[in-house]
Amino acid sequence: MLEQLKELHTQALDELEKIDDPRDLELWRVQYLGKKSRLTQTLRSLAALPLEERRSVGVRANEIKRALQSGLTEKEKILAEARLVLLEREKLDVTLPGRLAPTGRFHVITQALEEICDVFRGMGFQIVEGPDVEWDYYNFEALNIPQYHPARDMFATLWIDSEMDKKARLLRTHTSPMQIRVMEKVRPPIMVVVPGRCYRYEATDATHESMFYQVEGLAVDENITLADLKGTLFEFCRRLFGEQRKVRFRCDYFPFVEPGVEVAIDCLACSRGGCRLCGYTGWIEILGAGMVHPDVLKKIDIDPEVHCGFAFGLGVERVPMLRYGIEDIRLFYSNELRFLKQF
Ligand code: FA5
Repeated sequence: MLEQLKELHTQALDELEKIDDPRDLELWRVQYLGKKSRLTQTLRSLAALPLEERRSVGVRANEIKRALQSGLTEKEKILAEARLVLLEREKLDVTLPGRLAPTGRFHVITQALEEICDVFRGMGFQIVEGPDVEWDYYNFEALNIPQYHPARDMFATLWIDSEMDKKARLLRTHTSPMQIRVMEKVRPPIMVVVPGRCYRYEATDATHESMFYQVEGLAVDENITLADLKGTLFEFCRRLFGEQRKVRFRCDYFPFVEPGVEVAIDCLACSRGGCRLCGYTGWIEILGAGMVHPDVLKKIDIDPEVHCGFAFGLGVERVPMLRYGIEDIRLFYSNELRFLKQF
């Protein structure tokens, strides 16, 4: 019996030595000091032993029990200290600044479109949109530009079907076809602006892209005059570019308006001294406009004796170019993040 107790003692201490986890220590306690452990059983069955053996086994078993208990206490202390060290190491500094997640942003042209539409919304215009792929009829014919009309040369067109085809499709060269689409559907009074992409088959340069944005405006009612057009556009320019910028308003020709005008803003880059951005003229043209031609109104059964209106088509890219002094329109669409992240 004493021999067995000795073996138990050595085995228990060996195992205790290797333990480094509180859960294993608990298992160890149950196995060697628990109610069903061999040691407890031995102590319980002492009475059944012969007297001499009972004494020596009893003394030895109790010694072993005390030794194991103190080993257990010691180990508990070691493990608790180790846990504290670990916690210390894992400590979080909640005062450290967090890592910023990269955030997306709207493209500078989307921002400009939003801002432009907001200004017109504030003046009572409604926002509508139309298709990029357009019929010859809406892009030209209904706007007083029949086939073989020389004004078609003003709009270098990307054709989808043959240009000879009367029902040809094309990529709209301007947002003006939406004037017709709106007037077909709605009777005056009309006040709409139409943001959208336009396409032209022309060489690009500092102020011309083959894909660009326009915002079309159309107001049709009784007694609308050129003064209303001028007031609207001057107010728009004042809100977008500030009081101090110069606005030039002068005659131009578009077959679908009479009279036609062009609006330009003084060049921010050179203060009208002349530079590459403004083509050495000191001015940057931002929009074409005019009073809706009576023939256009007649085509959609609006009586020009009763109703009249104004229309304009604004080049959107030119707005941020003028504001920030951006010298090349092609920067907007070259996916150069260092450029785009500035806005
Ligand atoms: C037109 O497109 C007419 N539809 C405007 C209009 C509407 C006149 C209603 C009368 C009544 P224009 O081709 O000039 O006109 O273009 C208008 C504006 O779009 C220009 O002032 C310019 O700011 C911009 N624009 C024209 N072509 C380009 C291009 N290739 N790249 C960038 N912007 C352009």
